[in-house]
Amino acid sequence: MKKISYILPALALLSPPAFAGDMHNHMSGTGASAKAAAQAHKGQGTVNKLDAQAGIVNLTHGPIKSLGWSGMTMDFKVKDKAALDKIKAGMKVDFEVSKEADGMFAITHIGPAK
Ligand SMILES: [Cu+2]
Repeated sequence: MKKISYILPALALLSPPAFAGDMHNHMSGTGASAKAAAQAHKGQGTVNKLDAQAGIVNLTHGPIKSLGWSGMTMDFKVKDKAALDKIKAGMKVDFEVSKEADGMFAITHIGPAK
């Protein structure tokens, strides 16, 4: 059963080096990352906190099927900081993410859930 651990180094090679810290393993294991480039993916979540100056929002998001992501809590960079004027902590939101040139996912649209 120990041989299972040999799978992990192979998956690690697929992740960009910048993807670290409390960011998660959304990049690996699904095979969806190549297809995800420059494509918007819709999600829903709840805002935990936001930093309008830094353009960062912490969301607990549900599964995003088009990316093979499961639900989790994480920080997202928001491309248009002005979009954060419309949301606040505790609010349910609809959002879209797309993969940026640096390999990170950023929110391209976010607003109160309909
Ligand atoms: Cu996530």
